[in-house]
Amino acid sequence: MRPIDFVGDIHGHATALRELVHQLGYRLRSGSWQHPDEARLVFLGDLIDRGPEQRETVELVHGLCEQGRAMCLMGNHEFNAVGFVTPRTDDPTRHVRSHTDAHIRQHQAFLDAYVHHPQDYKDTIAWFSRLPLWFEQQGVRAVHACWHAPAQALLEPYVDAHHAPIDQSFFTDSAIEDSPAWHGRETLLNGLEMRLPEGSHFRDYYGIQRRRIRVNWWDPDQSTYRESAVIDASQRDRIPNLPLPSTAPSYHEQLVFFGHYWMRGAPRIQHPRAVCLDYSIALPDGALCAYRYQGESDAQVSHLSWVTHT
Ligand SMILES: [Mn+2]
Repeated sequence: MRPIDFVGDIHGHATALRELVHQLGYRLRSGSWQHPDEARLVFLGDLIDRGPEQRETVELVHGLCEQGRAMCLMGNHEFNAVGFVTPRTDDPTRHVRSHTDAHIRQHQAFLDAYVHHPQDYKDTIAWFSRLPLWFEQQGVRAVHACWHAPAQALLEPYVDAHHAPIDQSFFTDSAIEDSPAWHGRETLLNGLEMRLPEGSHFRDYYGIQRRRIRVNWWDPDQSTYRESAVIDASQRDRIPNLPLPSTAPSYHEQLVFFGHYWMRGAPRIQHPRAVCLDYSIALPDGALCAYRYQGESDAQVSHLSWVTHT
């Protein structure tokens, strides 16, 4: 089979991306991307925001995609970029991604990168709006944050055979909090949440009372809410140490790659069937990580590769 290289979150670090793509054996020869084993790439989303080279990152990934050498999944940041310029259907004076100070701050570097390139900006938003939400081929899967069949089922009415949005309704319907599309999109692009048992809650870092936690759906060996919570180690004690219900997600299916979770330290295989490839390249000591899939059913540590800031 043709190998598939899955690549984690890039967040505007085109220099690291160029180095990684080169390390993986891809070469641009007379305008055309080549690989000696005819390998192809699957990007796990979050190309943009935070980093210094956002337009360069989009250009490189888009170029690889246009030549049939790559495909790119939608991350929550690509969703937000489209949502930032998409009016809500329930209140057209507002946008799918609201223009709060915090949201503008998070997105300003992307807007600045295109300020003198209005046509590129239009083309990029149009490309983002058509990125698939998940990938499943040749016995392997990928998604930005969480593989979850019930969430995919909620989004089936909005996507084509490649799991890409058919039209704007994916963006406008999933802007309506608590709608089926909102639940589906939140789970796939931002991660799975679970409600704590009735009567139970915790106070987060800011003192806000919460009844839901984000769970590490990819680890099948957890037994309590506290173990399962995706939360900074210093905050874990805040989560009730109560047993998870039998309905809690426990991923035992075919190999899946995902990004989104800002893993720290040296890239590793957390679980042989569910591998996070986001190693926080947006941080000074982070890495941009890839995995070369060659048909194996369990992930092998020797298939990981990565680059760091030099
Ligand atoms: Mn993300």
